[in-house]
Amino acid sequence: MGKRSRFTPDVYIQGILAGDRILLSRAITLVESSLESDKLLASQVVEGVLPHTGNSVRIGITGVPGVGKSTFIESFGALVVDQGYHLAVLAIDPSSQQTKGSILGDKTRMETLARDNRAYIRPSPAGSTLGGVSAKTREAMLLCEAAGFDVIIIETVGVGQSEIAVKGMVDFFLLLMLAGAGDELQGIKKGIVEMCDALVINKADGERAEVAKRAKREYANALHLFPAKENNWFPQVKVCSGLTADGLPEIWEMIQEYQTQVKENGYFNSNRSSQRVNWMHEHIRFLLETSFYNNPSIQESMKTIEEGVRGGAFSSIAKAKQLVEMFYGLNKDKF
Ligand SMILES: Nc1nc2c(ncn2[C@@H]2O[C@H](COP(=O)(O)OP(=O)(O)OP(=O)(O)O)[C@@H](O)[C@H]2O)c(=O)[nH]1
Ligand SMILES: [Mg+2]
Repeated sequence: MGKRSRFTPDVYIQGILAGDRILLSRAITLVESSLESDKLLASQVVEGVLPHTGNSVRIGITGVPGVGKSTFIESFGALVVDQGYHLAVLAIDPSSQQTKGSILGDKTRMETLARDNRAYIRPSPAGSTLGGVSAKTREAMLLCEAAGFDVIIIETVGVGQSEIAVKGMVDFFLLLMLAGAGDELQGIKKGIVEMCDALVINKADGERAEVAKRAKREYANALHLFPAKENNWFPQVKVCSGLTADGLPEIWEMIQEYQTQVKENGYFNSNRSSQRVNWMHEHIRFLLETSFYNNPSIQESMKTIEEGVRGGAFSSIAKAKQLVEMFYGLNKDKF
């Protein structure tokens, strides 16, 4: 990739705004690049399109591996584009360093959608740090919005931290679940309910349809015990089948209803505003952390200090302070 030619920021910006997918893809590649020169260019492109972003509904979809996320998105996506929307799907999997396989898998599973010119599918590569991954996904999302996509789906595998990162960048967060996984009620942990705007029991087809309906009632009863959230929305429980597309129109209606409600009560804007501020703080932490750990002198000292801490000879806290002070000393001229 290193030798590939780069354009001026304006070429990317104009191309994206005109809906040029090749330039959009190349701009996302820039955003994902770790080359310093690309980072500068990427930030100029993102800043350039910023006034044209935000006009979409941002949906996060999570669930354990195999719950049917990709199949769901394929069918749900078809429904959404048939209604005239332009859909972008960003799939992230920060839990795995070698996502090549799963990216290919997802591409095949979303084959129909991938061929549809009203949809755009882009796997987000796994990075070594979550902070880096979420920054890249957020910027990719903004670029997609500038290119005219008005429904954005961000898919992630349900593993703690990445869910929280995705929750922080979407308007609506949907958890796909399976019935009969033996976790009907214990699955309703406070944290999950607080995070999700909808619990959707998937694969409610064939023999599983009845079990799914029963699970829905149990979940719905359990959810009754939770108060409404600050946005005045009660998390909904739905059943569907990504395979047959049963129940998908209701889910899309629910998301649109949610949009209307939170736009009316002001939560939509206040949530996006606080998300923007949080992104900044998150990125400050990410930048500080990476520049600290990538500093050659710090890396050198770290080896001996870690040994001492491991053996119990040094105090963890005192050494942390010493290393950070050393880092500040090394960067005195830069700050
Ligand atoms: N019966 C039934 N099977 C489904 C449904 N959705 C997906 N499957 C099957 O479940 C398996 C996993 O589906 P995926 O869509 O790849 O699941 P995923 O959550 O994207 O999986 P990962 O990307 O690996 O996390 C596949 O064999 C699908 O055919 C459904 O609605 N009903
Ligand atoms: Mg998948």
